[in-house]
Amino acid sequence: MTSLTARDKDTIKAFMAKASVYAEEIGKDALCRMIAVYPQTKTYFSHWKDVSPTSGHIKKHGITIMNAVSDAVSKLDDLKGGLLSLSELHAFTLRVDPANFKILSHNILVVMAILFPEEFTPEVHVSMDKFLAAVALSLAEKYR
Ligand code: HNI
Repeated sequence: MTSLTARDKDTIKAFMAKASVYAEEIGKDALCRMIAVYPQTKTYFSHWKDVSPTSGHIKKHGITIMNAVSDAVSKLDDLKGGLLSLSELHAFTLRVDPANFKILSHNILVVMAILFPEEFTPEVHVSMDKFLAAVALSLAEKYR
């Protein structure tokens, strides 16, 4: 995987500073879109009766996920180390197939493009794509 350049890191920090204010909306929309477009991901949330956009679980979990993504911005120089315990949780406790990390990353990217049509330039797109791919790879670290 291509590593993040100093320029990517600046772009990610600047864009996430704006986007993280909308953590609730991004998280909720990305989770709903993931479940709708990739219904195989729904199995992990079968303990929630309601996975509709108005579900309290979706709202709360969307915030949780986006807070973790924002937190990863402060760990850009060591994402693997910084996300190790979260990787362990998903690998050993939650047993999430790591292929799903890429799926959620893709959905987060789509939602960001929709919510920030002005700010989501091709330059931001490429840096955010690299960042979310690096987060997904770091979350998959403990599966090997
Ligand atoms: Ni994920 C819980 C972060 C992708 C299924 N997940 C969490 C928590 C964080 C988190 C933070 C809460 C941890 C805790 O309680 O200590 N998850 C992330 C991040 C990504 C991600 C940053 C990728 C960008 N998780 C996924 C994917 C799936 C997933 C792709 C399944 C399709 N995660 C879960 C489940 C839980 C979870 C299930 C527990 C939810 C609950 O509260 O019951």
